[in-house]
Amino acid sequence: ATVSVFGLGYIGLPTAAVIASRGVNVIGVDVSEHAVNTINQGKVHIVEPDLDMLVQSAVTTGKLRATTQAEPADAFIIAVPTPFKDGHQPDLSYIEAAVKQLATVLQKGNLVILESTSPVGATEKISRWMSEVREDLSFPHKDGENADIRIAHCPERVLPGYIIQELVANDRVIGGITPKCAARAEQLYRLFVKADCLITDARTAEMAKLTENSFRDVNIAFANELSMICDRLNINVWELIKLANRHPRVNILNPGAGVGGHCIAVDPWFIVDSAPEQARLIRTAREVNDSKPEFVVNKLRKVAAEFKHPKIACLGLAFKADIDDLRESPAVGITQRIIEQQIGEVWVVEPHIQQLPDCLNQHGARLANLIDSLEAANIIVTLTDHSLFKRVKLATLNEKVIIDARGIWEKE
Ligand code: SAJ
Repeated sequence: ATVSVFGLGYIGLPTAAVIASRGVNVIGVDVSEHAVNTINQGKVHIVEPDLDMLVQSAVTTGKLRATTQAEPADAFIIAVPTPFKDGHQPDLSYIEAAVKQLATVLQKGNLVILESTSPVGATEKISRWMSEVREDLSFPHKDGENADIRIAHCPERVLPGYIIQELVANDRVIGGITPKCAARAEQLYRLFVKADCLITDARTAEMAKLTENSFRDVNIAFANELSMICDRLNINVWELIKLANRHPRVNILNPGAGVGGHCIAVDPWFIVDSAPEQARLIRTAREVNDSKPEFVVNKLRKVAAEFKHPKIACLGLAFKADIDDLRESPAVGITQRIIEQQIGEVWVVEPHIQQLPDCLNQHGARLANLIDSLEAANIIVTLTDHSLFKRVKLATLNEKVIIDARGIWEKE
């Protein structure tokens, strides 16, 4: 059997490599020539633990090959991004392009799986898109169990930094447009998923994924709101949460600099967009989390006003601890505002990158190492809780003003 994976990014490439490692022929398809060439050399264009070894061995054994053109296969997995457009509407253009490309090589009996996080109804939509390209085949949105093609939604739920491990170990929700579609998809996931495959319909599977990330967003918003309330009331939020969490049925998450990444800060909007009148809490949680970066900047501005020459060390740019991913990172937004508003002289510390992103390369801001920055600064702002930062002892930072947005030292 041959499986083709569309989109060779953080989800598609690990999935392709894991399936290839089970002895299945995998054709990876991506629009980026750079990604395709890198993979065909047995190398990776993204950072994720153990991915490099897995891809190298899959390519060396000839089980994994990348290309920019669709080729026939038995099953297709779509793992392309679903960002949102202005006004927080889901942008399905990448999915549509992938689907229309793969439709040209579809054959009777093929399975198509949508893994990209999608608004409710998207899986049926791809069935319709494919039927527009291939009038010679029948599709499940119209012909149900008698269709030539099986289609399912199996949302990915892996955590960046633990992708390879979680691909195998996490339970998997499998939503078919029809029960037979789900059964076919389950066969495929059984190749590598060691946990449970949970069978449902496509719409429920779509909503399940959005619900998981909204659950997390709402809970982080609760923590972030508490941190802003505590700031006003002069209470240490970290101590407060530690105490409250000793209640057997309370489990509050960590406040931070805001919510970043391309999932938790995006997916709740897909629910809001589909049911704007009902999704009140979910919308408010998004707004609370999105307001946190501004709160941190305002706090810093007040503190800096006390100094003749504010020298600010901004610790961390990645959207969360111990990864190199700066996309949609609140830490980048905060640092950018600090630099643009010229609140002080800025040292940026991000041990996982080699040069500053363009948006921060102005007004003399520099990428510096941790020790030098801590020494030079009179104000320290923690924006990402990298392990490296946690190893710094609070006692060594006396006389510095600390805005510990991540609670790195407050927790001590
Ligand atoms: N954050 C906090 N406080 C917390 C926890 C997280 O401020 O207590 C922040 C992080 O710093 C980060 C953001 O939230 O900026 C999101 O980080 P995360 O680690 O919670 O999640 P992601 O975005 O890396 O991955 C999530 C996961 N979803 C859930 O845990 C429900 C992952 O399983 C999904 O596969 C992924 O989204 C996805 O692709 O949808």
